[in-house]
Amino acid sequence: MFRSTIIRSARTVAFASSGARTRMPRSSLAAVAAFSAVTVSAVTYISETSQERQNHKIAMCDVPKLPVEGVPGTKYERTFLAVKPDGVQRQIIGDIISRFEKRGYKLVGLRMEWPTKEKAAEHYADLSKKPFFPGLVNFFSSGPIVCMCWEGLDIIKQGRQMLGETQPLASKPGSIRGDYSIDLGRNICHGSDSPESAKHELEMWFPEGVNDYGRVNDKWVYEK
Ligand code: RTP
Ligand code: MG
Repeated sequence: MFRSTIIRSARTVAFASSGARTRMPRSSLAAVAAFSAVTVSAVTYISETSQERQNHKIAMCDVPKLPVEGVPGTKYERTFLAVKPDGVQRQIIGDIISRFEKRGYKLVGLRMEWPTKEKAAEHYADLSKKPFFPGLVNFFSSGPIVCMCWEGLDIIKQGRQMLGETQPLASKPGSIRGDYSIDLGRNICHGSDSPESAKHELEMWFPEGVNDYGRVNDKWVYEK
């Protein structure tokens, strides 16, 4: 379509510079000339830009590197969210990701992993004295989980609110647990509960680090 516009404008220029020019009003000629000039500069700009991109001269979304936990208290705060084995089996990974994306949060880390029992136990180490701990570890290591790092203002608290209450029966409709779960031991998703646990969990599940990248629509998500 872009190509046909260029061809059309080239034909218009040819027409304008032929004998037919005498029949065209001056204002039309000026408009044609201006349009052609814009078209030519646009073509030049686009071809230069794509050439530079091809040469990797422009990193389109480069930003300074942050620690894995981001910067708590700012729009660079980060949390660890996971789709647990039941959420994966019930095929709601896409919906969970979509809710956070639609709200405006930014996904900076994503990986599927089947946790070993040891890693599941380490993840829930703070609950190791609880009677339900063995069952929790068995469940959490029973299949792959989706590990995610999400970034944005107040993401730790807002993430927990979007997940819902630990007990699905107490979770409001509209929350993930309120929409998709009934049973305490099958509550679909995990979220860090504090900046300290976010740092600990992100270091544990993303030892390779996450992706620091700028996002083109940030100014449409945040006023400042
Ligand atoms: P999560 O860590 O998975 O995001 O859940 P949470 O913070 O809402 O709740 P937490 O107290 O950390 O408990 C971890 C998971 O253990 C199961 N649980 N069972 N039987 C019980 O009394 C009991 N209490 C907790 C839940 O599956 C909970 O998500
Ligand atoms: Mg917890």
